[in-house]
Amino acid sequence: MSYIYPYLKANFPGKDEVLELTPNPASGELIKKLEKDVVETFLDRFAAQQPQCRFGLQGTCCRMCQWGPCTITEKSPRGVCGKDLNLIVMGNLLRALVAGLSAHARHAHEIYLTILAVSNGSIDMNLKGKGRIFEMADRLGISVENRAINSIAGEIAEILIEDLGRMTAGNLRILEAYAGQEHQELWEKLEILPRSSAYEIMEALHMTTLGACSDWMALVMQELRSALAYCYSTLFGTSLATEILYGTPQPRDSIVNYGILKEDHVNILLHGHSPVMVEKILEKIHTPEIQTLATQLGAKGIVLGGMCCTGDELLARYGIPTVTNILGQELALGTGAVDSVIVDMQCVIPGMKIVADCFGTEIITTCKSNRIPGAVHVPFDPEDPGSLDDDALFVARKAVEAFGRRERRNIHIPEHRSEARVGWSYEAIMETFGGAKYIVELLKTGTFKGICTIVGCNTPKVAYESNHVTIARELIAAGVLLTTTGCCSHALLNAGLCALKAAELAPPDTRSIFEELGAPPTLAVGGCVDNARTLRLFMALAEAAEVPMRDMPFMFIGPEPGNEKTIGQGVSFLVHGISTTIGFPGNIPQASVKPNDVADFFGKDGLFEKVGAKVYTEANPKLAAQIVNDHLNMKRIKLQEQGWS
Ligand code: BF8
Repeated sequence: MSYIYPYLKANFPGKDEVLELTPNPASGELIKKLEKDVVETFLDRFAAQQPQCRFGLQGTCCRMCQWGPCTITEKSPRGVCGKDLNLIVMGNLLRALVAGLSAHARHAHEIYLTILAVSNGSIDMNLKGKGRIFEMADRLGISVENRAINSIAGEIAEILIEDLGRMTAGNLRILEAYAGQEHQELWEKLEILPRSSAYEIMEALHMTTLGACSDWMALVMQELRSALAYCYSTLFGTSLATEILYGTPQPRDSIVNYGILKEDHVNILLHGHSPVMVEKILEKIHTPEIQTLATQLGAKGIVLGGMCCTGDELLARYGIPTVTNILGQELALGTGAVDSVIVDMQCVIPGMKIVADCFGTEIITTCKSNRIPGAVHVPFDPEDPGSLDDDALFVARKAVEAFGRRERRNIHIPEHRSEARVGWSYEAIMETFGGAKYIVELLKTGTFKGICTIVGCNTPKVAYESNHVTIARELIAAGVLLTTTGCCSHALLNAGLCALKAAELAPPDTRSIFEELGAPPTLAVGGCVDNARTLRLFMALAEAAEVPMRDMPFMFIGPEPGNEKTIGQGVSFLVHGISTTIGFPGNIPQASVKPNDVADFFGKDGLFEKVGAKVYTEANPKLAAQIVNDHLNMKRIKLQEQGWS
């Protein structure tokens, strides 16, 4: 059964359709099990919400003051204050983007403050990313002569913190250090260079309050400005700073999917986004004290599994197996085999605790702003890290002790496991693929038809993971090299598309390159902040090809947008001239609604004239893949006309 939304030109799937189309058989098994166990999941709540509000779905509801809520209809084309459709739609999009920016900024803040704490000695650890420290110091103009490594890292962290919160005139130092000259000049001309993350969040919220800004185009420009803050102050900054702390991932093999859980082991899932506390907990889990505790309780060992972006980070860095993504978190607990989940920040849905309570799973929260009623709460504070070792040991012990209380009557672990070669940092890609010049050669000869990044969340508005996997399969078959992050990466990992043998799906000449180099056709580069790695790759390739990025055969694909954080991902690539294909209409009316300047601006020529990129929207994954292929071909034809062959 589908829920039909003609005005969106889209249908939302019911549970039966999800069961038919979802590509991971393990998900199907667990959906059925939870239904049999009469345990509610997102699918039941999604059904109960149907039909969803037409105004909310189209972004045409304004709730920014107490005069409303106001909705746009033929009878009422303006809100009470006089706002029209453009102002309401664009205001909602801007608020959503900066909400996502605030989430990434909070994550960045924790990472930067942790480096400061290591630098001033309040956290005792060795910084593993020495190469990254020297590279960043060089780009940021920091002197390294006769200085201890911790002191240089501390100065880098101070600059990143200033970029997060600068309130007086000045540009982002991290943007100046990493963005190409061509783009910096364009953004200066467009007057969209940001001051800091906090400043742009403040400005965006200010501009959208009652009576503050009546020019929708000014809101568009603030969207682009905020996206640049998002891209550099929080994506680049966090990804690079995390490497300062824990090192740069290198390719390694792993096994993923629900089948990594073991009935006779303690099963602990690691969930969220910031790896700081969890790194310390891992250290404790590997101590003889905790390993012995597990055996004393009758377990044969301890299995660790990752979820969401913390899972992506640990997979990339250590090969710790991942299990699932945001919409799989309830399913994972539905196995009945998970003893505890250690969560830090973001994308931890309240529904997970409902399932946890049904199966006796212990939830442990480690971020002071991400609380769950009934969970054990052991917050990490980089400004007061005195008890970090004791806290991490306490969490490790609690997580293992839950095994002794596990309800053993109703366990089902799907057997499905998939191989994966992971750890594709920017440097790892360059090394494995022989450097930027060689990758450009592969693009020129058509061995790679293009490079796309396929990323982002899940949404219950499409059959779970089916858009991610269908689009990726189609593109691999067309000879496109893929990078992936976030929840999409879990879908592709579990579908086996990050395994070396997935090269078999590619055309013969592309396949032999993957086999020769020892790389899969889908490169899992990390968590959502690591989209910066793909952007760095795109920048380096455009530079090596001596072609503006907007003309390169690249694309950003977000097949199942969900979280507000994902809007900034797409706009980050757009401002660099990389067009995006999104798999489900965002909260923006279809272009057929007239007048609809915002949809026209993003989907037709307005944005393209400014930055050289536009947004395509297609809910059908096969058609979306066709749009991507056409886009790449168009770019290739244009380059060939200019002598690229
Ligand atoms: O930052 S892809 S649902 S897990 S927001 Fe969240 Fe979306 Fe998943 Fe990681 Ni990214």
